[in-house]
Amino acid sequence: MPFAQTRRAFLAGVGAFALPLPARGEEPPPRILEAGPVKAQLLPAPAPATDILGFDGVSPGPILRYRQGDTLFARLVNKTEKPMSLHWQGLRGENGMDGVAPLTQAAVAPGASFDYRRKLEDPGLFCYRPGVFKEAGELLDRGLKGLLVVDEPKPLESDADILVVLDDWRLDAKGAIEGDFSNADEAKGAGRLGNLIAVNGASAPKSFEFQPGSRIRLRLANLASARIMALSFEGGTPSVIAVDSQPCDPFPPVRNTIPVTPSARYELMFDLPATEGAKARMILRAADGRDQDLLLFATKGAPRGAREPVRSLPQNPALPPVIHLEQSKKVDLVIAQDNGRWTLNGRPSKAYAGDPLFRVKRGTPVTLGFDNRTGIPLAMHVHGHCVRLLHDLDDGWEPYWRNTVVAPPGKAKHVAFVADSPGRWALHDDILDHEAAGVATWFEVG
Ligand SMILES: [Cu+2]
Repeated sequence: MPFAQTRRAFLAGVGAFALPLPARGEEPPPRILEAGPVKAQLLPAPAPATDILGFDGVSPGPILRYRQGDTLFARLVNKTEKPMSLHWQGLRGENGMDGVAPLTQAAVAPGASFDYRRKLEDPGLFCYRPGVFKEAGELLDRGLKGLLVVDEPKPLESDADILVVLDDWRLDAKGAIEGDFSNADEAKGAGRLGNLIAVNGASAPKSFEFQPGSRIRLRLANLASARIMALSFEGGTPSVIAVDSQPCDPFPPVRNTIPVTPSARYELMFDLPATEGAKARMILRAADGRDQDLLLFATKGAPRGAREPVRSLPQNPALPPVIHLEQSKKVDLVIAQDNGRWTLNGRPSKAYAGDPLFRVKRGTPVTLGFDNRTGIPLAMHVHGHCVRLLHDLDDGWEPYWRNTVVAPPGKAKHVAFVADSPGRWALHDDILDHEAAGVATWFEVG
């Protein structure tokens, strides 16, 4: 039961799986991550199983779980028929390990392997997924994705810790993945949306039962390739405690709803009602009004005692307390369409083969504007760094860090960050059909 476990079960599990320490000076062997064909029961039985791709025989792939300060040493073994790489979404820095092919590494050919070594300096919820330009969307849609959890030294108190991978599959009537990838019309629109929402690899919803008044830590990741998910909470009290791997002061989301872009992660404490027989749920809001339940909670048994207010995870001291906007390098990216082709700053995009959008010296503050001149929401991802979303009208910013921000149709959004990690960093739309069609560029920190 890897996804939902009580604190006690989790602690017992740590003991049960403790590995012998390697001899001094000897590097432990890599964690092998084999990407290849898998069969999965996505639709409820007796519908047939679906041929998909997974890591180590499962999709979502195994949860990679470490402690803060550990080193992740993983060997991607590519047993698929496509070139591969692994992007580790949310991990800062270490350009050569960012997994964006061909920008930061060569693609890993079918049959080949590649070693990733990442020092895990920040605790939080991360994910891993293919990062090969033009191929990543199909590989992700066929099932290659997984969570990386870096535990904080002192976990916040909760009654349960639930990891949730949300996914969006496009299946035909027989339960097979529809092979209509790289559709030019979809790349001009919202991207390749699916027709089956899955929670941890099985069709939604997923049901849980807890004592009244339980506090549930929910760690959510949207690992779909295109669908921006508006997730609403009903019946309980949600408090957001981390966004895109970085802790924030706990806050109740506006209208009890969070907008989760592809590859974004949110952590919440969800307090269930204090009475027995009550219900609470997490819902996917659909634009057409056909909302869908994703998580269902029922309370049963003796109520738990009253809870203290949700505490804050320690803020990350590695992130800059101030960003000097007045001294920042200001860069604008106008994203438009010309006869159905994406353009960046008025020109057809050369993606990672073109010149960088900008170059800065290490340590430079940067203000970056995403000016969306299209009718389609974009999910713009700045690689290697954590960014602040600036307010539209003043110098303030939202009180949490982001990897990806939504640029709504016809609007400009600005982010600020300190470019403190050297290398060639991708800057692209995390709706991967958009990336493949050219909503992709890069910047260089020297
Ligand atoms: Cu990205």
